[in-house]
Amino acid sequence: MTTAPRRRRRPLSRHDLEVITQVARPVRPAAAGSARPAGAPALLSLLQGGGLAMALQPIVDAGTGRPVGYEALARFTRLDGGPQRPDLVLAEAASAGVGLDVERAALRAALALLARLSPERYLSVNLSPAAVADGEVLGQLRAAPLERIVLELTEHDAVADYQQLNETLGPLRARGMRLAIDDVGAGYSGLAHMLQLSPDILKLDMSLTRDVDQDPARRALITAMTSFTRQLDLSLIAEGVERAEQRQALLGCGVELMQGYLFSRPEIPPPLSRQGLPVVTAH
Ligand code: G
Ligand code: MN
Repeated sequence: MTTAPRRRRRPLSRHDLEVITQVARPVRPAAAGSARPAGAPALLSLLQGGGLAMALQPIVDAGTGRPVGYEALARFTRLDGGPQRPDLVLAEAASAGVGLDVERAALRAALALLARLSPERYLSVNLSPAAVADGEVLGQLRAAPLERIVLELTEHDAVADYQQLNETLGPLRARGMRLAIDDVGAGYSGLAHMLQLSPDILKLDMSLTRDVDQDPARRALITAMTSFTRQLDLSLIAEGVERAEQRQALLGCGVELMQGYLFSRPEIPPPLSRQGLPVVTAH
């Protein structure tokens, strides 16, 4: 198992200190229709000032061990001692009224990684249902080679209007973009959600795949999902595969595609030099 390369930290500038001071102030949730709260610009400039990096984690054909694609996952470097966990930073950004800005920045950084993958591999990007309705996000997607893109619709918000979402996604899917439902089995990713969106890929949440080797009920459920996805010609990906026993049990349930620490942790690709070669970072 490999670990993500450590990022070299640059010394703090006066600007950094200003940003940190502002972000350190508590961020209050934005009231509906109100302007962004004071912490929002600080959070944004922190992210734009190098605090956001995208890591890649392979999605592997567990039979052959070969990656079929990579999921881009946002990683945040906070200089203010605030939470680093991506879900917490995203929640904080959302309550500060800048969630969309962070999603736009993360998508831009994710799409820039496409050039780093070999052409037969796809790139899977995460977007909330709200971000999918955003003009800038749509512009970014339209400009991308969509036959190599999987859009993972995250579960954190409920979908307000399925018809509208499907109308937005239709032209992108017609150009080859595939739609994945993320975190199936958790949050809002319920059965009705799945039926409304007719996705190409289902990603089983790690709450279902954890301890699958020790739990006949989880195996029965996952075997049923395998049958469901085969009948509909969908792909099924098991997330959170950390142990060989889990992989074995999932293979026994008919799951072929897997993602998790057993295969690789998410890793931030090293930056490229001007010659286009990876720069070796200090460890
Ligand atoms: O919501 P989504 O499924 O996109 O989030 C995936 C998250 O799970 C990422 O933050 C990623 O770092 C993390 N992750 C990836 N593989 C594993 C794993 O095998 N075990 C655990 N616990 N977390 C994982
Ligand atoms: Mn995801």
